[in-house]
Amino acid sequence: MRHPTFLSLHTMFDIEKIRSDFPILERKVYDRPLVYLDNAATTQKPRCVVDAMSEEYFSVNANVHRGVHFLSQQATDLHEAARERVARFIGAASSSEIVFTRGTTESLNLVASSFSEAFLREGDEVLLTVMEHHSNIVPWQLVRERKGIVLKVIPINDAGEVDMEAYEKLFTPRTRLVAVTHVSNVLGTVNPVKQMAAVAHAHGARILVDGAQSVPHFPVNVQDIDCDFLTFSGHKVYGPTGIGVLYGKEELLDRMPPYQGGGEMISRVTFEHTTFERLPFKFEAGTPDYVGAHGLGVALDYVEQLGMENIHLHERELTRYAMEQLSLIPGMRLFGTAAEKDAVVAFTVGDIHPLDLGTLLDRLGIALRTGHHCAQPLMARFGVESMARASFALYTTRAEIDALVSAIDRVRKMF
Ligand code: 7TS
Repeated sequence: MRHPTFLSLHTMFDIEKIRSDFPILERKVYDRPLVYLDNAATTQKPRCVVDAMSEEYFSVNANVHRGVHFLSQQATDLHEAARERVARFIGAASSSEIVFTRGTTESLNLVASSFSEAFLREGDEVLLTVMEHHSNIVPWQLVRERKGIVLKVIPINDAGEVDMEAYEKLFTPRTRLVAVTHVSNVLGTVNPVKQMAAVAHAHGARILVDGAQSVPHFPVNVQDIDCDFLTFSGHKVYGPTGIGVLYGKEELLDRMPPYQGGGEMISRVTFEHTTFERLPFKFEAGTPDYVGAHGLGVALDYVEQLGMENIHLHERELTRYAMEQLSLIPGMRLFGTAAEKDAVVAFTVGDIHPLDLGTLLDRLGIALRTGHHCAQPLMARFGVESMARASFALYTTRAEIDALVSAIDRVRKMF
């Protein structure tokens, strides 16, 4: 398949050149060109990220923060430079507000566990939207079991947008935290988190923003949003697996207890008493994934060099085009028609089970996702068990969307 150079007036995006940075995109599956449309699950990696990581393993590798020797110091410098890089990328006031984790899931569990320990008592309330990923639901249910907190669900309209009036009405003097995804991994809805943060703060509550599906797609600035926490995963932003980020305001992280105990996170240990390291190390027990952190830093350099605004414009245009083209297919039901929508389209076609649809599309070389997308309450909200989902990245082309549309049409005619 040819991928015509996409030089939009806005972006000057040379897609052919960009695609050549991602070796896997040249692969064939079932002897057909790969059309990879499962980017919300994970993105492919540019050569520079993998090269930087193998270079570190081959020529720098040593455990960080402990050795006085040359390599250990060099590895520590790379690790801490990556932290600075992340802080700049999301506009944090200081790199001590950046905690490295294994990914969004671990970041969310850290906040649920540690924030609740410091700030939540029985009867306190946490607000979640109905469109949350399971990783921003289940940790709070575990807290509910442990501490007797109350979870309240913020409803959405049929387009998949948060009902802001209903949101405001959910607040009581016991509301302590709002935990909301920035972008839905199913509907693509971009939630008005800045507005939601202002409402939460006006009610004396804190707000956590799950940035797993926003940070890869458009500029996200924690100080502009004024969120108290932000989480994201390296592997969804062209970085390696196994590394993620928790941003937290210093005054909050300072008052929260450690999440895990071990090496690296202590200041002094005796059998009687242990004191903890300063931020962010208090939350980073054990040998960190320092090579992964470096890889993430390089991935952020890569996207920033292309320009997050350019990536945003490119993907917005693809999303608009995909919605327009898909809606022409008979029997198409599109989920998520919010005015603010980004890089994800979810759908069902007639009575075709999404799993059958996905399996047949796969045979045509098209990789997309089917199922509940770790958002079963959202499936229930729309009265379905599962959906098919195509999700886009900076290297996705119009030709790939055309291929998706004609493959769906071909499959549809088989039923
Ligand atoms: N939050 C959101 C909004 C997500 O989309 C995901 C992963 C997570 C949290 C968890 O991220 P992890 O890196 O810790 O796994 N979403 C998806 C998805 O849509 N398909 O596979 C993973």
